[in-house]
Amino acid sequence: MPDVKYYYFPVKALGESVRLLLAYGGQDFEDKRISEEDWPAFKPSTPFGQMPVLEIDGKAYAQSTALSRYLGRKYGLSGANAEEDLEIDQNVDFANDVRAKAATVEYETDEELKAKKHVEFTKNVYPELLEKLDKIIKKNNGHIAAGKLTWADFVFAGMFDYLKAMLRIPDLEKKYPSYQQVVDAVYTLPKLQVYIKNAPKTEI
Ligand SMILES: N[C@@H](CCC(=O)N[C@@H](CS)C(=O)NCC(=O)O)C(=O)O
Repeated sequence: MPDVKYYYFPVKALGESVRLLLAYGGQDFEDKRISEEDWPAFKPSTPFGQMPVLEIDGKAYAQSTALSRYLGRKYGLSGANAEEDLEIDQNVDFANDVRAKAATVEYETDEELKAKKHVEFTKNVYPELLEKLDKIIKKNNGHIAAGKLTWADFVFAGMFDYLKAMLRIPDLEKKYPSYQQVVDAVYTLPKLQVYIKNAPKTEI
């Protein structure tokens, strides 16, 4: 078994899917949760100055989607062919676009503009995107793509609390029960129960 270390902030957000996938694959790993305080010293040693970073036998790799795709492939959670893989990538990118759009509002530093943008996006941007995602999941039997459990579900489930925080919709799963279906499809997997029980509980 390779020696694996995984570095991310002490939150789920963009980093949790890799922790979940490593647990799913039965891969032992050092779950290195780097504090904001320790981050500046560590940052220059990372491939792109950001986390997450996955270190396999001493070699560091980055980019959360690439890491999840790699682990999905390794653990049998990819598509059955190139077209299914394309659909998985497409829908993961879309879910990430929704999250990134909301993040542009939440990370806006001008408080007046932030408030204005939040109202505007809540009224005119989020509903259409969230409906679209709901339709995709329904069409895929409660999954993000390919009509079955894939690494895309791990990406969505891992970032779900973060997505809700960015959208400022704490009861998002009540409005869209299909979203909860994806989260449950991952979080009830028997292979994940030891990790879930022992992982620190975080808000996002
Ligand atoms: N495209 C990258 C984005 C990674 C990213 O935005 N990382 C943030 C945390 S979620 C980070 O490292 N922020 C600290 C910094 O940029 O100094 C990925 O998906 O891995």
